[in-house]
Amino acid sequence: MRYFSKVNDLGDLHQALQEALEIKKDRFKYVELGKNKTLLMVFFNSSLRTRLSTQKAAMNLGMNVIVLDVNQGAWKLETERGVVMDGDKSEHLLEAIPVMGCYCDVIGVRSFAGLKDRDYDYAETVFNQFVQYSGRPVFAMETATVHPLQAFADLITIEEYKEVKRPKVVLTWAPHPKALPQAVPNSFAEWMNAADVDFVITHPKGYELDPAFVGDATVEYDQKKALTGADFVYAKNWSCPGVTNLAEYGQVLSKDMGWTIDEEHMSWTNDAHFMHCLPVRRNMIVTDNVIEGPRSLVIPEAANREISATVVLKRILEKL
Ligand code: AN0
Ligand code: CP
Repeated sequence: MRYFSKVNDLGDLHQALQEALEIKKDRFKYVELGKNKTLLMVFFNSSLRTRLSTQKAAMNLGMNVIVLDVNQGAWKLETERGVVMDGDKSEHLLEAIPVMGCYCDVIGVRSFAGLKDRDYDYAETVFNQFVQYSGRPVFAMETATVHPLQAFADLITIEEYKEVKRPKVVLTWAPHPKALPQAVPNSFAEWMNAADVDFVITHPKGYELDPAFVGDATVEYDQKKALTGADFVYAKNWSCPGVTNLAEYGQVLSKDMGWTIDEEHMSWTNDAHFMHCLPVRRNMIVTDNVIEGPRSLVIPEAANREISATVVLKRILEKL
């Protein structure tokens, strides 16, 4: 594997899940694979889990790791071509990327959506520049529209905790004070569609996700109906994807606290497990009682980020 941003990049998903379980049993099994290989993690945005779990994954594989926080200590980077650089940006990404490629063997990129220009974000302009100009394998650590390491960890978690063969998994929008990207729900939807689950998406009108990610999933605007009988409740906020009204792209259309996942919402489910990728705003997205409750999987999900990243890096190293 040379690039990782989509579920299809893994090929056979069942096999990838088996590999994840194998690595979970012995996470140092492939410690020789990354000897004298260097991972560069480039962060344009903040991170706790991705930073730690991906670095740990690289260490499991015997790699060296360099972390670059672009906005803390590096030169400010211009990302658009054709700009007269007379502002505060000292360097262009088009030089910075090949330079970064000189010092490493693999690059991970975190670059969130700007949420201003839908075409720019959905063209994955920054990630694709790394693919085009770094000369290195590149993987997404949450880009403008996808967060595949998260979705892979979420699927591993569902496989581990499911109590029926084909569980009902519900992705529900929940309120948040600030505009957030669609990357997490996009990838979650893409991966659930590829998995053997009964997948339902619920959100207020106007929050329709991009059809490329929704696929054949059921969309139910009545949150109570959607949650009824759920085995897994995956809560997440996202801003307007601009599908039904482009002018609203990236906006907060609703802060309706009736969508917050509390014990009453969970009572409609089939004693569902609660999931969220974290970081989460308590008592906006989910109440204290639900996230602290016995059915909450937020910590096992985060733990599985190490496993998903180890599988992905292993596959990249095998093809170097
Ligand atoms: C980010 C998001 O919603 O995409 C990162 C989640 C992993 N969340 C925030 O910025 C709070
Ligand atoms: N879930 C996740 O990607 O968290 P971070 O933003 O802390 O990396």
